[in-house]
Formats: sequence, structure tokens, C-alpha cells
Amino acid sequence: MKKLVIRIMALALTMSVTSCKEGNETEKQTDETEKSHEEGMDHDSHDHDETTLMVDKKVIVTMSAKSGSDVSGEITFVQGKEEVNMYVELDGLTEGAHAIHIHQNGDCSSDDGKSAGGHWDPTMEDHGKWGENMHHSGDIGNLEVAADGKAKLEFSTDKWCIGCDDEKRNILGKGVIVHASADDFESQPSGAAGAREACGVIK
Ligand SMILES: [Cu+2]
Repeated sequence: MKKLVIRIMALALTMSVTSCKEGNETEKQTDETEKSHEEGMDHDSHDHDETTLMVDKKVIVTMSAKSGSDVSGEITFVQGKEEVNMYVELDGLTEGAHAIHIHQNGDCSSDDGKSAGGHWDPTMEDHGKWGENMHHSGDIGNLEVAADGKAKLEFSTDKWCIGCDDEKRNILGKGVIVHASADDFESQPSGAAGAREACGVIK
């Protein structure tokens, strides 16, 4: 008899713990439902609101040598509150100016880098110089390479985002190309920048 009472008490205790747990879970589920509803609204509205940007999200792109070059290095993209900051550090280039662009395909599979396709141009503009005339969103400009073959560049723009809903700004899934020659900022569609010496995927 005493054993039975203990069993019943134990059962009652288990049930009350279970119902308490269930109560908490219900609350949590409600929160999650509300959250996913809000997120769903962001997707629908195609809002460029800053709140959709993942501030501080960082993507490091490892550049691989193409067209028989010895180019190596990394390009880091960091999402700021309104802008994306790009930091380029490369080695193994010839001295002088080398064009650097974002190209439309995140595909560096071919030996000549041409798998990356043409310049990323989501706004359908002509090739040109950033800040001066019409240009592609992927027209970054020229790297100045020192005699030791090293190049550094910092670039920042609010025309890009990392993984936001706006495909006119989203650089994820695109390619970065460094060319053998300088960008003349005039020749169409790509600035006559020559062979593709390095390629990386923004992912
Ligand atoms: Cu290019």
C-alpha cells in the first residue's frame, strides 16, 4: 500500500513537471511563430531597410591563379551598417596597374577565369569609372602594384550588400577577377583589361 502511494505521488510529480514544460514550450513556439512571420514580411516587401543587412558579416575570398600567373592572396568583404568594405591583399603580380572587378558568375573553374563571365552589371549600365561616370556595380577600378609584386586596396560602397534581399546589391555568389592589364575605364564592355590572372568566388 505504501509503495502504491509513493508511485502515485511520483506519477503526479512527473505529470506536473511535464505540464510545466509544455507550458514553456507553447510560449517559445508562439515567439518563434511571431519571429518567422516578421522575417516573412521582410522578404515580401523587398525592403532595403538596414535591418535586413547582416552587419559585420565577413566573407574571405581566396584568389586562385589563372592564365598561368603566380597571383595569390585574399580579398575580405565586411558588411557595415550601410556599406560593404573591401580589403584586397595580393601578391605575385607584375608592377603597375591591374584592373579588379566583380564578375557575374561565382565560377572560377576554367583555367583562363572566363567561367566567371562578364562584369556584374545588375543595373544595366555601361562600363566606366566609379564616381565619375556610368559604371557597372562590379567596376572597382585598378590596383597599383609595387615593384615587389604586392598590392593593397581598400574600397567601400553602399551599392553592395552581403546576402541582403536586393539582387541589385547582393555580391554573394559573384566572382572577383584581377586582370593582367589596367582598366582604361572606356573600352566596352570591360575596359580592355586583358587576361584574367586571378579569380575568386564570393561565398
Ligand atoms: Cu574584369
